[in-house]
Amino acid sequence: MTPLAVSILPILIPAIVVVLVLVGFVGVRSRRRVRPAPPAERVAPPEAVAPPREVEAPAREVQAPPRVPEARAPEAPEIEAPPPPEPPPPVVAPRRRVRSIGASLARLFKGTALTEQEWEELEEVLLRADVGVAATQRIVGAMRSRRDVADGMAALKDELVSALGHPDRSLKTKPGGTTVWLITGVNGVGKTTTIGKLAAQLRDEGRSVVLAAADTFRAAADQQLERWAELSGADIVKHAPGADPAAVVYDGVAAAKARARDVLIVDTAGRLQTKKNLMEELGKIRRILDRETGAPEEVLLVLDATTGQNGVAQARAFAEVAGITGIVLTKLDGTAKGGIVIAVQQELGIPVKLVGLGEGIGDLASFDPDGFVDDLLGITA
Ligand SMILES: Nc1nc2c(ncn2[C@@H]2O[C@H](COP(=O)(O)OP(=O)(O)O)[C@@H](O)[C@H]2O)c(=O)[nH]1
Ligand SMILES: [Mg+2]
Repeated sequence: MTPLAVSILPILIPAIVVVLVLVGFVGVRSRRRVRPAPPAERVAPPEAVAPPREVEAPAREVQAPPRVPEARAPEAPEIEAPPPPEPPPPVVAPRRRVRSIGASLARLFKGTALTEQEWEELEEVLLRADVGVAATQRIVGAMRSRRDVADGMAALKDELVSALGHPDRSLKTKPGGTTVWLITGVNGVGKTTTIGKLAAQLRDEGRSVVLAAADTFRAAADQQLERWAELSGADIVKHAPGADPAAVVYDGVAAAKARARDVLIVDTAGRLQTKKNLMEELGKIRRILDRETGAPEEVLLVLDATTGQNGVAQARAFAEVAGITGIVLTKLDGTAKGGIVIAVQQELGIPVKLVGLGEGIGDLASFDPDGFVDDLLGITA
């Protein structure tokens, strides 16, 4: 050992002791600081956080289960349920205003018996009134075989009423479920207008209605139906123009069922350019309805009475495609010749159930053969 080392030893040893004591002190302090950590873990352990998680978990399951979108329509339907601000006025029964052939007939039925020429004239009057060739020949034949035609007008009324027959003209409903009425016909015959009138009548009877705007072909067709929905206090289900009509029908059925509505009325586009298109579109709609609700209670064909005998051809095409259960004959108030009612019913055997007698909400009436023939013949009670 050098004399220098010997001289600093007395200072070095206490210094080393002091450093060792300090290190020992810091070590104890730091261990003390670490020790509180376990309690901290205990304060906020996973168990402590778990309860809120357990509460949230079932709520998430209820709010977003995969079952809900499946149960509902695949695409959220654009459903508008206009709350009627005030009840619209009840539908007023329409006046019967079919054009009469009474004046022409009164001239013929003056005498006791008709001459051969007068029988021919009678045929002409009926043909001009759109009764159609087959029905006219049948009716005039029956009149001629009658011995007593003293009251020619009464005899003709008899024949016309019996030509119309006595089919069930009531509109069918589904007891305890949503009734479905499918409305078909070519463009412009009055389908949408008739639907509006029907919805108003149902409302007056205390029945709730959903309208399905499945005429997605014609621009603004849905807006027209929407106006009728507002007027009649019905709900409406519609998609964007150009959408698949079958999808609208699907959503219409879903909405009517979900809201427990009494009647679903389906509006359709009226293209008859090619029968193939019509068949495909109506076929698809029928399949959706058949699958979702069973066969529609009514498949109504709307015919414009002013189109005359062409209406019979239309009726044939639609009956073949859609299985028509009844006919609505519109525009009988205008230039229509009422005989088309007889022609349609005789040729097709499909009952005329309703007649449109104007553009107003109240201008739709159940078809009453007796009153109709009175109007046609100009017979006043
Ligand atoms: N005079 C009269 N016009 C009617 C009748 N029904 C519908 N219309 C009119 O016929 C036009 C076409 O009707 P719309 O309902 O749009 O026919 P759609 O294309 O078959 O839906 C509209 O101007 C209606 O106001 C009716 O019974 N009498
Ligand atoms: Mg329409």
